[in-house]
Amino acid sequence: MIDLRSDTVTKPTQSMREAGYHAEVGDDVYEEDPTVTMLEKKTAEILGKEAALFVTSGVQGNQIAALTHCQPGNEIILEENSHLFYYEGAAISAFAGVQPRTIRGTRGTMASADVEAAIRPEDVHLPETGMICVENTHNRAGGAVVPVESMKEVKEVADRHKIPVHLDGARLFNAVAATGISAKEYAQHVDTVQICLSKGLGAPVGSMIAGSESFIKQARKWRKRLGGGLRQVGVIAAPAYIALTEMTERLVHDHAHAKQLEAGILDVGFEIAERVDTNIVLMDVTSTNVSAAEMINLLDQEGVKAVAFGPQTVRFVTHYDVEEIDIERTINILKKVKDVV
Ligand code: TLP
Repeated sequence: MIDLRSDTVTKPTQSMREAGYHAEVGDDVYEEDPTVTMLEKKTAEILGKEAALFVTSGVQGNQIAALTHCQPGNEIILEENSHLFYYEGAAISAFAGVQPRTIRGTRGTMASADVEAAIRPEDVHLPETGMICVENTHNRAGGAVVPVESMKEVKEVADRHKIPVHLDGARLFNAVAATGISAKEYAQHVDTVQICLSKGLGAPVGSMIAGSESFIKQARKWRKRLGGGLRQVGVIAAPAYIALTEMTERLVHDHAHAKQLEAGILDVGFEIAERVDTNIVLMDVTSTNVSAAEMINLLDQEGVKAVAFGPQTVRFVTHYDVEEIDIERTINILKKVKDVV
């Protein structure tokens, strides 16, 4: 089976498993786990922030950011297809008590003028804007890279209005690999960042959030309130450290595989929904006689797993458990399926 559902499906490498086995541990609620502390320090250094915090997942990291930045009754500005809005079960409303204000972006990028227009003026009738969220790379825009210049513009707007900017950088290192722009440079245009170590970087578990010392102090409290204060968690921080320090440079291979798949899809005669920038390929099945769900079943029967990203959109994600030969096989399977749809 070739599993292209997500870059979350990777299994930890041998060195990750060994690092977990040998990790020095302590009680992290007392901040006594040296492996977690090492991971948090390294993350802060790489992202150019004062401090960082190990969290269990990307969703938990994003939610802690919303809880820390906002007050109940606030509004968050975010792109209408962002993960925080689309895929987190309305957690920002359920937990932080905030409402979303969505903006339609272009390939995931919000125009700074649209962001500025959405910021609420002071008025007794209106909510206050508590946070602006940027997602890079943008998942539902097909892994599109949000240009660093656009992040800079949004941050300038946010600073004028004294509103914090949070980056959902679940796949920030894919943007880094695609552009050569460092994670620190992207992160300098936001107040807080969430990065996932369990996506393309291959850790079994874990995300990081980073920001100022005072933000992380409050975030630590929110993590505890959410039941995310873990104990001898060095056993998973150790593989996460390997993900952060040894797995980012290889992402270019995933991007090459995604490009190979994009070319194959077009060659077979299917359509692409978004130009491929990184490791996500969105295939548009509108011109066929099947829906995305039916296409996924057909592919599954032939040994390829993908997910539906809409009624007519199929998503494939490349990752380190996928080789060139798997992409070639996938293209051959698509060729076979093309004959029946
Ligand atoms: N994305 C998953 C699914 O939830 C859709 C995937 O397979 O792509 N931000 C972004 C941009 C994400 O893509 C994801 C996961 C998250 C946050 C949440 O991360 P986890 O799954 O660790 O909570």
